[in-house]
Amino acid sequence: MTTTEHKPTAAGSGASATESFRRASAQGGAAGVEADRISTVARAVLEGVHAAIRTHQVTYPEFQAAKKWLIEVGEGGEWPLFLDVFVEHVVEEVAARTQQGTKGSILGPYYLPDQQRLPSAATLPMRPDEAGAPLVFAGQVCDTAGDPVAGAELDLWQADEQGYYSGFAPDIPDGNLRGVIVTDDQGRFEVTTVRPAPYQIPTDGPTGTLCVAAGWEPWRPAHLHLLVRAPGHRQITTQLYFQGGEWLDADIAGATKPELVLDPQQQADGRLRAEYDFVLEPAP
Ligand code: MBD
Ligand code: FE
Repeated sequence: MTTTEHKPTAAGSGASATESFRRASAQGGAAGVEADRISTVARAVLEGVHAAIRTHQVTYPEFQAAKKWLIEVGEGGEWPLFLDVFVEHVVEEVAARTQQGTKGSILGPYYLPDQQRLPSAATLPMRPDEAGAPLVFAGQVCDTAGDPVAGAELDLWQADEQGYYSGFAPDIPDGNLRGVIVTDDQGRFEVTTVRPAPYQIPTDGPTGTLCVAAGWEPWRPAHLHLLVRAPGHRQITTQLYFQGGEWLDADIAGATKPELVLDPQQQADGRLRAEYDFVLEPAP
């Protein structure tokens, strides 16, 4: 397969992620925020910045360097990437306080809606020569009473064996390694895919530049992204990681949880198989 001659650029994936976010928020993903909340939270954020400046005696050259960097984040379309990597995990932590069932994790910048619907036993759309270890991912969706949820949707997306996402990198077909799997009458699913690679924050954009300048490793462990939904149930946004995988204990996005780690085993046919069961709580 083709490799490095069409590496995605930070600006390219940033532009796509910004466009995708705008489309999602236009469809109601971003609610109006009340004036008193804006005042309370914006003031607290600013006070946090002021405190950092005082504590660390920030100088004029440092302030100007920060301003230059912030301008670049916007111009590079990297606000979705930056905010999802460094901020979203805390928003998820707050949301999780009222959540039962399967643990959640962050959505991240690379979800795309309206992917191909697939039966309960299916192969994710992939290239004929898709690289990576074949992986069978199987399990069951149940409710908090333990009853199977037939017709539940697993909206699954993942990076390829080079760590790139379709829709955010050139040369990957639209819809590659994305799909909506519908559970059978037992709430079961079995999807064939390939094991994703860890994700590296592009080092040619401002988010990656910050990581390099600060000496932070710009990596996320390999993961599958999932939305799990069914009528009458609260949707779960989560990610599943791989036991023993690189960066599992050093996720730059702080989005791993011990309950969200798969432990794939080699099957007789040589493929990896990982099982995971989801629990959906009733809609609030
Ligand atoms: C990813 O693949 C991701 O899942 C998140 C949360 C942020 C950046 C890239
Ligand atoms: Fe991801």
